[in-house]
Amino acid sequence: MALKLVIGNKNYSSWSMRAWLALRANNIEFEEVFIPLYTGEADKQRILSFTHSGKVPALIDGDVTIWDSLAIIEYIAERFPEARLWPEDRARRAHARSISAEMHSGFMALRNECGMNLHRPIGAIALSADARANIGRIEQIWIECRWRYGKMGPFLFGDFGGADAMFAPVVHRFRIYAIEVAPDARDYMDTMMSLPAFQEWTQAGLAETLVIEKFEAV
Ligand SMILES: N[C@@H](CCC(=O)N[C@@H](CS)C(=O)NCC(=O)O)C(=O)O
Repeated sequence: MALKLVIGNKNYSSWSMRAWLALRANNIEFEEVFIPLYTGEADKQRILSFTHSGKVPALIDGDVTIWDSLAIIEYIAERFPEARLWPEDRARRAHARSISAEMHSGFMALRNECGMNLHRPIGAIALSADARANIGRIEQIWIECRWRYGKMGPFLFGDFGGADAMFAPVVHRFRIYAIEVAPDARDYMDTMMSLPAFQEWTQAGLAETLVIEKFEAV
């Protein structure tokens, strides 16, 4: 039975993007179930019919349901070991999981102030000190990975993996809000933006016409 991935609007749903990329970048077949976000009770009930969390993404694999983007990436890594979503080396794997968890549980100021909205005209906004500190820390994470593992390939740990899927929406946030970063971090952004799966998601998001007013404020 084909995997089903329940996702929200590609224009806005950064969490959906992570899980979708982890599958698509590895050519893992799945059926996409699109449910528009914040449209009202009917669509909320549709999400709830897949996952009691009421949030996307959710991955359905037969009678197994996995909700939450990081849990989905972990599940894909176990289910499709050939995708090598985490580094083989234990220390590198621990590093990849640490930065993925740090991404998942942090950077609130950046997330709040620079929502992913692919339609938004590119341009800088005034950011809080907390958001600027978040940006500095993300740059540090990327640059450290590039320095340590750059010889193995252009992504954080060589080939595209789970940590890259976790940080992919940040690449859009930095791009959309014209956030300037150091050259090594910029190289990483360029690598991500040239990934065919990243481009496919982006084109599909740009083709969407649905607008979520509350995400259009900045
Ligand atoms: N921790 C969750 C967060 C998921 C989440 O907040 N999803 C948002 C969309 S990006 C959502 O489903 N919102 C719909 C709602 O709250 O009704 C994850 O990583 O998957």
